[in-house]
Amino acid sequence: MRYLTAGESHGPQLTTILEGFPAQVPLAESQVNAWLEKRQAGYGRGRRMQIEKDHVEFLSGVRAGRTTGAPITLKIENADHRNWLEIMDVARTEKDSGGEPRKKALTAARPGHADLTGGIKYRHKDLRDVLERASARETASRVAVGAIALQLLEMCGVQGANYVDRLGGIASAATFSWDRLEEIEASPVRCLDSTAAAQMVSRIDRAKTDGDTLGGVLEVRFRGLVPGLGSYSHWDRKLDGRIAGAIMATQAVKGVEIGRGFDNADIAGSSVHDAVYYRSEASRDTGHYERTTNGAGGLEAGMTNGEELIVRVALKPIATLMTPLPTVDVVTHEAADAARERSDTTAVPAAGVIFQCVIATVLCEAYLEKFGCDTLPEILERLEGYRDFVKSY
Ligand code: EPS
Repeated sequence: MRYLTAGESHGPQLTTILEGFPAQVPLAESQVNAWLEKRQAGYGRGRRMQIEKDHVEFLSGVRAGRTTGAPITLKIENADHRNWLEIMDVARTEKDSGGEPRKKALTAARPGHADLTGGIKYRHKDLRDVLERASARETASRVAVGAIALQLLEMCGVQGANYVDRLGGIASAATFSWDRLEEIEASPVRCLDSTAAAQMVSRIDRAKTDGDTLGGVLEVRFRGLVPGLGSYSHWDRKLDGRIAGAIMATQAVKGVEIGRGFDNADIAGSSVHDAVYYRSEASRDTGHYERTTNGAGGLEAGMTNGEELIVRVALKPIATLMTPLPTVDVVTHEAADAARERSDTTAVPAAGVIFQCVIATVLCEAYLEKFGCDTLPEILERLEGYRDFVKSY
């Protein structure tokens, strides 16, 4: 399975082609739309979220409410495009030929954004040519693909969750539980600790007043994964590397941790590794084998081990600051205040939704590698056979 995304933040639409997804998977646009809606939510988002009401249109690969096995083309329109027709026009105009900057040209590169290096790399002086594609709007495409992946995972008995652990330096003291998914959805910042959530909301308000932005730490979990997805046998098949790579390739991510990741570096091996016990009753995921701890976060040697997958992600604050940092104008080479562009104060709550979808896509690929990729019934049949084998091992 593979996919390509295309489209600018203020262009007519985002287009995605997902290829290699199996046939016979029940799929409705409304299932993808539910995830697109979650991606737009969360306290701290900006005005763009009021303009857009993201929804997907399947242009190929889906018929009569199920996938056909053909490439799935996903279209998400940018409602805001109508306000950017002249700015985003694909044709060269008289003004362009005369060297006059287009409306909304951006030349004061924003520190932390793609602007300056992207401009050097692709020889742009209007840095809008860079930011339009570097924008996190592209994550709508990845969420749409992830929503489809989640549908297959659900058929395979896999469930996911995402929530905020830290935002703007405020830490949640809550313990995650699968019984509390509704509370996450009800929280304006997707945080299970209501006291911390209230503090996060005021912290966001303060940052907004200051013209500043905030980052945070997200946690994503999956349960119901069979052991043996991914492989220890070669570096590019290791699932931890593939998950970390996909997460790091998402806008604003600066760190990924699996299980107790960084904390494990400071303690002895005897306190790090999860002891294995044999129990008489077999579980669906790990057979007769049981670990009573999960410091590994569900991954050992590049493979799922049947325990819960736990991934933590550090997101930097968004690079567009309304109280801007010093920078340089790439046309005049004079000192300037970094460009101000409509943006969010924080996208941390939405980021968890995005990461759950990004990881789901990698997990879906791993299921297809292990259980085949033509049709859902074949996958489910092989999965059941494998589950029986795990129980007998
Ligand atoms: C975003 C769309 C963007 C920003 C934000 C996220 O829309 P606009 O630029 O029109 O306001 O709100 O993008 C960034 C913060 C960024 O740095 O690119 C979205 O759909 O997620």
